[in-house]
Amino acid sequence: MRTQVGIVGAGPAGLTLGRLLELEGIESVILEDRSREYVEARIRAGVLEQGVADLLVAAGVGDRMRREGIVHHGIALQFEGERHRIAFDELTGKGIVVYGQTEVVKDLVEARLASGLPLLFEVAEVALHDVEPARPRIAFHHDGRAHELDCDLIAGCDGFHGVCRPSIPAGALTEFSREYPFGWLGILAAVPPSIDELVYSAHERGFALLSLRGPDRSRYYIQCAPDEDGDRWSDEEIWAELQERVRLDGWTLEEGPVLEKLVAPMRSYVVEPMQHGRLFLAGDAAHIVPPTGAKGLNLAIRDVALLAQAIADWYRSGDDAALERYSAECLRRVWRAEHFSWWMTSMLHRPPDEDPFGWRLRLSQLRYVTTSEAAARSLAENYVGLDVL
Ligand code: RFL
Ligand code: PHB
Repeated sequence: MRTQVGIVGAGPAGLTLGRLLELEGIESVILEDRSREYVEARIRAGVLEQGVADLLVAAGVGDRMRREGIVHHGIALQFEGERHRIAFDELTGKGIVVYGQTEVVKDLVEARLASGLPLLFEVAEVALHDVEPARPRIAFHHDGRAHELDCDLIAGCDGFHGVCRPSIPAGALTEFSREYPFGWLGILAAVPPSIDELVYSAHERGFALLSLRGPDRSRYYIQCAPDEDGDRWSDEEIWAELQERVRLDGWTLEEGPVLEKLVAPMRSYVVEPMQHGRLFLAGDAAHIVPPTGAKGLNLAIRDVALLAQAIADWYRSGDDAALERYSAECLRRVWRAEHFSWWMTSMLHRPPDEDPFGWRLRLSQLRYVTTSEAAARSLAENYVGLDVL
């Protein structure tokens, strides 16, 4: 088999890249080790920057998002029993779209299959060969047979635990990372959200986040231990902890059946550069952010927008410089998102060893971003996404 671009991974990064290349008239094959059902059911992110939503519309995969996505013009920060709104529209002229990553993935898979382009699910034993010379290959098993895919370029869109990044020789990459001494316990509940906009709450018992997935689906999270066993928490205990951490006079958090429960680790990670020979890393394969800034999915899609452009320029010009700009351009945005996500995380979470001094510093920072217009605008422009960096 042969193609122009071999794409490993059918998450948001790989599927969006396939779509953008299709629009440029460039061939690709997408290889995914999970089943279509699994990929379409994996519940993760929910917030799209306006620029990313616009990009999906321009790529012709945004119709359902435009109908079903919920546009928000701000978020709230809660602390000391008060809720303070950060008005994105007034501060930046932009908003965000609440639309599940699952839905983004479903729309992209549907568009890919409608175009009749190759997207192979349940491939096994994916291995990369000869990424440094000009003829990279991907070996894999599918339907019980061994295959080889010859490519001009390979896009490693296979997430943090994929095979592409580890196939680069040790020494060619530099890794930067930070682990946090906490994680998130999240639920999806069959109850109309009790909030109109997302609420990020800093409480002495730990952080809590109120989000949503639609008119009758609430998505709520509480800070927990990094190695928390989610099964140790009954639904009643989760609701009780949420109630404590988001309590507000004159407002009620409505409870309902818990449909799903998950524990998410918190990690910051970047690898530099995002290219090795003819292999390009994009999305979680190259970087991870803690979810507090709602940046992971957005970064993944912004990476592949740059990558698709670089690949199209390269095919047109034959000049390797077009490809070589990709990593440095991406990393500028990646590091901005890394800083913002670390900053939001540090401001809102309670470290296990926090002393009264640390708690008062965090409260002062929260008071500052909710009272100073300059500070609020800084948070807002990072949250909605900076278009030029
Ligand atoms: P993905 O989604 O992990 O997709 C990678 C795909 O590659 C496949 N794969 C392989 N395929 C073939 N061969 C192999 N050897 C393979 N190994 C792996 C996998 O099966 C998978 O299908 O990476 P991608 O595309 O880079 O997308 C990144 C996003 O998924 C991620 O950044 C976000 O979900 C992060 N995130 C959030 N991001 C936001 O922008 N806004 C949010 O509100 C937000 N909330 C979140 C989040 C992540 C969370 N979790 C669970 C970590 C909330 C949570 C709880
Ligand atoms: C979500 O809805 O899952 C969500 C929203 C905002 C975040 C993280 C996750 O910062």
